[in-house]
Amino acid sequence: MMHKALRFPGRQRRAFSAVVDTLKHKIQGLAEKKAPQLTALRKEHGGKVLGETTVGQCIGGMRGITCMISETSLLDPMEGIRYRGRTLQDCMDQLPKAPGSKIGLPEASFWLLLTDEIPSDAEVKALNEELHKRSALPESVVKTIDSLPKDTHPMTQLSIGLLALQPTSEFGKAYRSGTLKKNEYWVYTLEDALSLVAKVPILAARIFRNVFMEGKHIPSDPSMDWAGNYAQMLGVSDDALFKDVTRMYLMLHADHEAGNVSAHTTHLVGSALSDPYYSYAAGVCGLAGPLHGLANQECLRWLKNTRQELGGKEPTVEVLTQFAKDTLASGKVIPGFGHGVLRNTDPRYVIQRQFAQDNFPNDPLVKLAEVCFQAIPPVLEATGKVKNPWPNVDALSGTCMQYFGLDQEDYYTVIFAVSRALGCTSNLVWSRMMGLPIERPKSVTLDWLSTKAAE
Ligand code: AMX
Repeated sequence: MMHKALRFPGRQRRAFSAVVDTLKHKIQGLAEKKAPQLTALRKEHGGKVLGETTVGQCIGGMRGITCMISETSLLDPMEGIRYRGRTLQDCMDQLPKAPGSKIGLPEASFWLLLTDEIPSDAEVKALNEELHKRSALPESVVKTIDSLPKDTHPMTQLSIGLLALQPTSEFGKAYRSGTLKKNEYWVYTLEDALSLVAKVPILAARIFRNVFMEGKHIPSDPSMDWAGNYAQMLGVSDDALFKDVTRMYLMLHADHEAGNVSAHTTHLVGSALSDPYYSYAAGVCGLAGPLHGLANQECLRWLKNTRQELGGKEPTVEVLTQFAKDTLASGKVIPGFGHGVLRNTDPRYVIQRQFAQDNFPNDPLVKLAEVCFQAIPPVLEATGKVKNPWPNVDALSGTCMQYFGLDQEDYYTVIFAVSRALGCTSNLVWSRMMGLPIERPKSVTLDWLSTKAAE
């Protein structure tokens, strides 16, 4: 059931600022428009067959089985992701921007994912002010993070930090109070989503400065936008373009529908009514896998190794072809290429490539990545098994960051995770708004499959 005509609880109403009230009313207004659609689908078309599940899909990671709802974005294999129906280029063009910047602000994409509306400049400003108000980390969380061994991977630190924040969950507290009604779940989920999004760059910057900058921290600047402030807290470059590359990174990685590992994990854990901190901490653990988010770290490592082995020689397509073949022969994947759903060059790669070409085309790693773009797809195609030989989002994101001095590749997936918090938490709000139930797909044994296959 889509929850409608919710009267916001009085004590919550007093606590919320005007911008949060605006967000709630926009989300609720959209939900009321969609409610008849959801009711009709459930009541009149619940038995409609969407496709057959094959033995191959059951063994093969459930590829292509349509079995989940994500309102925030939709992925087309050829065109790439759309946030609420807008392509990423539309988002770059239409979303409000920081003064002097050409990049659509990622926090504006958060608004879009939540409400299906492009926010005004004033709305984004108010959202930023609200995020700043919520951004302080509790002392206990600071102590937990600061006590971690510096060789703990930054992604491990991030998931520990998110779990350390879990006791602050408004959803968790309200649920435990025993008075929370089902049609109020989404309001408290929104509350947690906003606080989590507000705190995650502060937490992520603290991890970076602890691990790589001897624990010397840079304070948050409440006059800045969400991503620009994150960039200044990382403190690797004073170049205004570093803020832009961070804004671009965080806007492009925000959401990729709900079937990918991090989004699906967040969605699954949230379906048990675990609060957004538990849910997103679990999603972050999935993002830390080398076949998923960690590919950006692996990709830069691969490029750096290749450059070292080139020993100053100009990279050519012939040499890179051989490097790619050697990687495959050693049993490894070539990071930054291929995708579970996309069957074309990832538009997120295309936008980053344009940014690099416009701003630092002569950077040695940018040049190397360009040669990879020519050399690697034919090598992957020649294997006869790779379904998408084209570059994905991770092929260039690290290259763009290292140009500005952020060359600690072990940190790259944390930046991805800061961004993906926008999409994953927006999805949680909508899952609770739609009243989606706990997930429980069916698993079977090999013997069961063999019997079925023989029928
Ligand atoms: N290098 C080498 N082999 C690759 C490959 C690559 N870049 N991409 C796919 N393959 C291989 C697969 O490992 C698989 O081999 P197998 O049959 O021997 O197991 C075969 O080609 C078929 O795979 P597929 O159907 O084309 O892809 P998939 O859906 O199984 O996997 C992905 C998708 C992304 C995991 C895979 O392309 C890959 O490992 N890429 C490199 C890692 C990477 O860049 N990941 C980031 C993806 C984007 C993201 O989530 N951030």
